Amino acid sequence: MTENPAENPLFQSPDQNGKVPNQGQRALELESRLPLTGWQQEVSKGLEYGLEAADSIRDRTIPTFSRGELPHYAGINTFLKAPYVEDVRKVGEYDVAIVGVPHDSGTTYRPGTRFGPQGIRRISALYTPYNFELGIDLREQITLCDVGDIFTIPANNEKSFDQISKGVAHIFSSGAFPIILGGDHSIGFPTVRGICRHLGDKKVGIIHFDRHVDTQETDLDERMHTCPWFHATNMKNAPAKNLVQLGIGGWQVPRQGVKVCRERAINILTVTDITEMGLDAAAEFAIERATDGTDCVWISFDIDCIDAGFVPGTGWPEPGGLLPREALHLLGKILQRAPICGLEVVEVSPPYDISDITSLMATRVICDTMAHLVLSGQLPRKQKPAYIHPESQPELVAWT
Ligand SMILES: [Mn+2]
Repeated sequence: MTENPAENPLFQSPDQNGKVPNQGQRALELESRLPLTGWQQEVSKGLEYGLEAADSIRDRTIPTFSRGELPHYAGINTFLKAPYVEDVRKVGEYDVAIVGVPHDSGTTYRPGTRFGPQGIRRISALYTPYNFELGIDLREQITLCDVGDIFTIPANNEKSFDQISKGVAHIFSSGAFPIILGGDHSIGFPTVRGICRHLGDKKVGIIHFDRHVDTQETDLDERMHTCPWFHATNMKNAPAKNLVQLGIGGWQVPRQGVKVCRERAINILTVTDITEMGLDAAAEFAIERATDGTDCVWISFDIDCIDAGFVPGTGWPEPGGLLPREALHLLGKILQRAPICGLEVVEVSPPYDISDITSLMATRVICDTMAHLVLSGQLPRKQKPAYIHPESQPELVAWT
């Protein structure tokens, strides 16, 4: 974490006259401090690989073939046009690795999240690597790659879970910060299991944004997207007392899951709790519970924690959720203060989406996460975090 608050652009310090600048003014100043090195390297590479432009083009940074950020409507759709790492053995050379988990066989109503990674990558082309008010330019401050997708097995959740755990364990143990593009929420169990394989005797807390508890043992006789936390919190590395659920409520919460939450004393805040106690207090609550006795925190962000009006492209939309700006503020506050070991964004279903708005929300959550991790000094990593054990543990939870 950053010790000196003045280093953190979110800290508003007074000027010589004792006046605290507003965020807009501060942002103008922050931009001037950012380097342009990454951008210049991208331009040089573009001209080398993509050839110099036709003679009539006055801007000589433009190549003939699009080879970088610009134009936003062109190019090959990796996340944020990050380099595609075909050889996954090289993933540890990057600060952050994006991986898609196109799995929707755990869905109990509207399917389509197998297209989530594609949808998120496609609309991420709309974004620049720079954020105005945070004063962050990801291209200048971290190295990002996209390792493509896990090979999931659509007719079999359990085989897919094994593939997902193996893939996530590989990325996590490499030292690259894993960001998972779901996929339905059934992947929450195998992703955390993948992390736990490399925790040794260390522990992970889980902060779970959702309208639904997802804590029942089975649904429709299988481990579906309503079940990840029952199984994840059976692992000794992921205690139930460190599971925090934010935004739960409405008419889609199964009573069997509620019973499990009660039995395991899981920490739940409804949308009303969050808005009445205030976003900062809710973030404090989440951090306190998730970090109590643990070594790192996994963020599981179900896009349906946001009000259904903003995220139509999801499996079980539920009105009355968080506003986007509330969810982003809450997330940002948590990321500023907790040691984060990875992020998954799940339940984006492009076939039900309108104008890519749900995929865009997922993109926003991911980009904000990377920015806050830079601001809090968690990225880039100077060395592998101590909670990553070099040796993989055997299968942690048998399915009986
Ligand atoms: Mn949900």
